[in-house]
Amino acid sequence: MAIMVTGGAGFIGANYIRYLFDTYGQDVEVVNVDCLTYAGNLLNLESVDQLDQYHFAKVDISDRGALDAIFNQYSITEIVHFAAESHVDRSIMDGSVFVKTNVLGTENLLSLAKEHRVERFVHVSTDEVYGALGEDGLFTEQSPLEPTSPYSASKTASDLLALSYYRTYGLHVSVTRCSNNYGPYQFPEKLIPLMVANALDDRPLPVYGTGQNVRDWIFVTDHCRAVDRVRSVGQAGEVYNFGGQSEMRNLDVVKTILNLLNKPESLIEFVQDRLGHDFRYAIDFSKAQRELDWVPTVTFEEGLRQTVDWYVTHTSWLDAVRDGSYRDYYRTQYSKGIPS
Ligand code: NAD
Ligand code: TDX
Repeated sequence: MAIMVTGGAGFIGANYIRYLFDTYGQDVEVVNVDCLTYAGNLLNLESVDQLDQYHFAKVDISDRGALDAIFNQYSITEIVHFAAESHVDRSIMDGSVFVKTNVLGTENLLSLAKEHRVERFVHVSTDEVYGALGEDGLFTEQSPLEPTSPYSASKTASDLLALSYYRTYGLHVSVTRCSNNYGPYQFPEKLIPLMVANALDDRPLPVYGTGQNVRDWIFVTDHCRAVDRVRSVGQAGEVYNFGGQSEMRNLDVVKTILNLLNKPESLIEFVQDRLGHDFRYAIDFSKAQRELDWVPTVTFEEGLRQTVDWYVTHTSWLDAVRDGSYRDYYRTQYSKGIPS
């Protein structure tokens, strides 16, 4: 099988490519299509990039012509589509690139998949398409789509485009909607790696609002296994929810990180809340359990310990990704830059 993985130099994509080679060895060929935005980093694929069955193409998915050339070069049988602008706070600063990559880029991939008769297309979406929950309840695959941020609105558009290619053309498309991932190689703009990175440097840990918002955390390898179940046995036109069964308030996540690193809680700094901040995400993944024989296996306690250890032992990776553009972003977002 020759699998095109888009966004394979990002956090989940790189973990997924590693998962593919660990699981299938020589039996899989991977074409990683990634244009290397600030979030894409070839260091995430060190060692894998030496394999004969691994190929890299630096291509922007919003450039249809360049993408078409990749389909002509390789006999792609399946696509697993991760490439996206993925950070909510950046989408609040400027949504335009979110529309370009997440919507237009996905449409390019879908239409080329149809043209080149690709057998399976997995569109990696998010639980954020469902909007926000209150204190109770879980998102099911039937929950209404009520995205609230420019990021989640663009993901909802691409998620529906993907499903439309099944209904309209019979393309074998399946959609995954997963909760918050964490683990090695996550860019330090997202909650967990940002807090670990700042704590390691004894810098303030910026918690939005009162820190009472709730997220459901899933260790990235559990998500990779989920995506791969969908790639191999998922039904066309179907949506599958995935979650980690680990709901936590943000403040508790941050305190646990400080505790693991032996750092004082006085590093916590409450800052202005995110605009339109979704209160809570929580997932009913019983369909995946029933139909894909999938359940998460890594507890939050174990996954967070492994994640913190990974960052502690990969400070050179952290230094490399926190370049000038990262520092500019950080200043805009966290000085007095959180827009009111
Ligand atoms: P990420 O930001 O770490 O990586 C995104 C990757 O896509 C990067 O390598 C980047 O270079 C690449 N990319 C961006 N724009 C591109 C373009 N125009 N052309 C080609 N490549 C491009 O993101 P992530 O956290 O690994 O998320 C991967 C996918 O999973 C996204 O679709 C995201 O919406 C979805 N998702 C993420 C989470 C999460 O918690 N991180 C949860 C659910 C779903
Ligand atoms: O500095 C921060 N302080 C803070 O309190 C940051 C970056 C975040 N937060 C809060 C906001 C959220 O309630 O932590 C929570 C998690 O924030 P993020 O890591 O930015 O994730 P979230 O907004 O929940 O979205 C994530 O999960 C769904 C991913 O970024 C998306 O790509 C995915 O689709």
